[in-house]
Amino acid sequence: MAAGKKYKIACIGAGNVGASAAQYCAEMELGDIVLFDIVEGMPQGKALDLTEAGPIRGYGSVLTGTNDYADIHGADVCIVTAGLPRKPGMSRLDLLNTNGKIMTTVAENIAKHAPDSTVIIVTNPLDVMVYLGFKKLGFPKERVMGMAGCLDSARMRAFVAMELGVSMKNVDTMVLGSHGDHMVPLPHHTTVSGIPITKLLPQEKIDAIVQRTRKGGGEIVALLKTGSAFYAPGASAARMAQSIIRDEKQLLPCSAYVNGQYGLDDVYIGVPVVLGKDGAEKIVEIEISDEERKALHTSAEEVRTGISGLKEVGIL
Ligand code: TXD
Repeated sequence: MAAGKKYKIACIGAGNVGASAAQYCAEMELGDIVLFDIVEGMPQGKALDLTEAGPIRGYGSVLTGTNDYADIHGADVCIVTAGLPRKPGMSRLDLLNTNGKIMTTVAENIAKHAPDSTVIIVTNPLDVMVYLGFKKLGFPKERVMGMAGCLDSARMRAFVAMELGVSMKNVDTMVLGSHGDHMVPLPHHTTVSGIPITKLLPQEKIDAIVQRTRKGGGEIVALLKTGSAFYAPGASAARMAQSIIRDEKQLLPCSAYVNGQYGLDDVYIGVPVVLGKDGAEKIVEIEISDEERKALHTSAEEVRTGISGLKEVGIL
């Protein structure tokens, strides 16, 4: 991506998460934003509404809504949220079939209209959809990634801050693995202004935070009754887009294609990634305990089950 150019972000799916990501991208003035959805009028209405917030919020991003894939032409970053959200009692894997078909269409259209873009996939079941998107897009692995760990780690940061009564800004953490009940939060890599939380909280409190992080999505689903979380997911996707567009080299947990790292091969899974202009530029391997490594592998198995499911139904 050339310096000084005007960037373009395409939000494919203009539902709750897509619109929220668009809002955060506009607030950060990352570039011009196109909202795409199959529902007629809805992306146009949201784009206009967000445009009208611009004079108050002080951003100048040009926002447009469309039902025509041709309008994503030349996008630098595509944020894909098209699909069905998880409903109460519905597992992420239940979504596999429907969202798999949607992802296939989306990937074909991104490949056609925005062949040089970097793609951030948000649609659930996350790591499986990213793998599918990667296969259908035919892009280099660095330009296809998934948003989940960024959200999961933000949740854990919030929970630690709430428990300790400290600023969320001081809390840092890393969450690995698949986006689901088998994610692998890393309490040993969780700090408050450099102090490990193991020195600040008793083990049972840490265990409770880890559990709450794992169930973080479900907690919101149960409260909302319809639909799932969207502010924090939208903010997380925008944060990834920011690091790519501004070449910030932020080290964030993202779903990335592993080929050998952490002893895993040919799967998308949440790992620490350096995000810059070339996308997922580097996967960072950190030391984790045997137990965490085992959990990471269990998590990868869950993703592989989803990938097999896609093969069974003939989508992959
Ligand atoms: O951490 C994460 N990765 C997640 C994932 C966090 C939150 C939400 N997560 C998943 O993102 C969720 O389970 C869903 O699979 C997606 C989107 O969630 P959202 O809450 O935004 O769902 P909405 O509001 O229903 O929006 C989905 C939009 C909706 O406007 C549909 O009309 C549109 O997707 N849609 C399509 N757009 C384009 N093309 C096709 N084929 C299509 N089908 C539906």
